[in-house]
Amino acid sequence: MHLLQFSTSHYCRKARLALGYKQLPFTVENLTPGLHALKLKPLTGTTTVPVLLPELEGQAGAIADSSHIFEFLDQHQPDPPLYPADPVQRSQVKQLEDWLDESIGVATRFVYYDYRAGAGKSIDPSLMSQAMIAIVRRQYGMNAARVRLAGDRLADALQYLQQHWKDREFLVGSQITAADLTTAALLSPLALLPHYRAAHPWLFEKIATVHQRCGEPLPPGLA
Ligand SMILES: N[C@@H](CCC(=O)N[C@@H](CS)C(=O)NCC(=O)O)C(=O)O
Repeated sequence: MHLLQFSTSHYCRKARLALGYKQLPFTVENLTPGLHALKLKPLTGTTTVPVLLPELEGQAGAIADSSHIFEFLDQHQPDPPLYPADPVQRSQVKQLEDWLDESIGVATRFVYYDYRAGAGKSIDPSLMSQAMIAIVRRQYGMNAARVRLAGDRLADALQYLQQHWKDREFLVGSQITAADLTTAALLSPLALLPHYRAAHPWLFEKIATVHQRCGEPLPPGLA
């Protein structure tokens, strides 16, 4: 299997965690932001990474969107499952994944890039890096008000996770699911932000544990 990705994307990290959890061998190809659409549009009709090319006989050519990739992986290799067989647990996992993908992953992106352009500029002050961050901020329409809203949304999410994950091994049921992998991937950029590290040390321990379970190198800030 072959994964088209941005090396820094937390949604691509999510896909790598699932491939690693299932111990499926894969190769990655890092696309250049800006030029990526030229390659992706003809393959998937959209421009987002991750995109999985299963490169298997009789399988769809290209799968876009991390949750579609998860569904494909569960069909391709059911064990260990990403989604529980129990219908109630399954729908809990699906709802959590959708909330994390559509709301929390986006909020993380806003807060993270705001930090990298401001207080965290010293992480990489190079012109190249700061230009890339400026392009991302413009692309997603980031401004002070939207960053504040994203921070509030993250605070609510962290409260939920504190109640449902901090003192439990798994978010749903008795084994790792797509919900744990998605949370670990989509909140991982916060590991570089001192405020989150200091306020939620348990979260970063859990993120590290999930990465270790999946054989995925730890994200920046935890490595
Ligand atoms: N819902 C998508 C979101 C993926 C996403 O937002 N990817 C970003 C990188 S983190 C991207 O490809 N942005 C480039 C673009 O939109 O053209 C998924 O789960 O795969």
